Amino acid sequence: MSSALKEAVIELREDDALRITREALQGGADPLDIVAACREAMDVIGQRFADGEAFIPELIMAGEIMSGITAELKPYLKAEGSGGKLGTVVMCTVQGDIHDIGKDIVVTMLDIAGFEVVDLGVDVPVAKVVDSVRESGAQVVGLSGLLTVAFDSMKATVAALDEAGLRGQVKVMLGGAPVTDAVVEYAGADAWGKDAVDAVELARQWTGGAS
Ligand code: B12
Repeated sequence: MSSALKEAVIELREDDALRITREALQGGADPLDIVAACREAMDVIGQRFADGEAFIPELIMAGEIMSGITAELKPYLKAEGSGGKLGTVVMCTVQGDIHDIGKDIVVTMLDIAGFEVVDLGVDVPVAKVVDSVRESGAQVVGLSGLLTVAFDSMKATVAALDEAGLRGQVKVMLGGAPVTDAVVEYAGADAWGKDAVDAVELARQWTGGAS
């Protein structure tokens, strides 16, 4: 399944990609394996774009296919029934960045794991994150970014939380394809996660939620 799906996404064959996804899910495939296959495909398309072999319309099409696949996955992601909210997570894609496919997958996974998630959307000004943490009393902030320029917004967001006296109250996790340990250090965050499963695991550790 995963290589056929990956190929269909890379070749921007939307109908085939959605059909393979549906058939795989009906056959009992793990939705997270489907996300992983799609992400590999997105890396290939992203590389083609970087090499001048693909252009904005291809990126847009790839994004639409990925959004369609994500919508198919949602009913198959099982709620874990924690019997009450484990804590509150404020999530966003940082200022200057509008990529939201990965962020939305993380939001969905945190939600079904039993967290209250405040999703601020994309291109979010630092002041909005600060206000949201203050209002919601969140214990965790998740910052997503796919552009290298997002690193500065991540750093500015952590600094603003600090200036507002909220840094002691929240743990900050980062994510998005280009994020590494070095970015965590640069931004003054606490950790980063490679996927939505990592995001849930970090949030659980920090809120004392059972694993
Ligand atoms: C689709 C896409 C788009 C779509 C986005 C549609 C949408 N609704 O999001 C559109 C067409 C809008 C787009 C626009 C642009 N894009 Co673009 N895009 C991509 C592409 C191909 C795929 C991204 C994606 O959806 N991946 C799939 C998801 C599932 O993966 P993910 O986001 O990494 O998320 C997973 C994990 O990272 C993690 N995660 C994500 N967030 C978080 C948060 C936390 C807290 C945690 C713990 C985990 C976590 O969990 C997710 C699930 O597993 C990437 C290539 C790539 N390799 O990523 C380029 C890419 C990111 N884009 C790029 C560029 C340059 C742009 C543009 C600037 C192009 C332009 N000239 O206009 C604009 C940016 C506009 C802006 N201001 O943001 C570059 C960035 C290069 C750089 N170094 O900065 C890339 C890398 C392509 C490339 N190789 O050149 N893009």
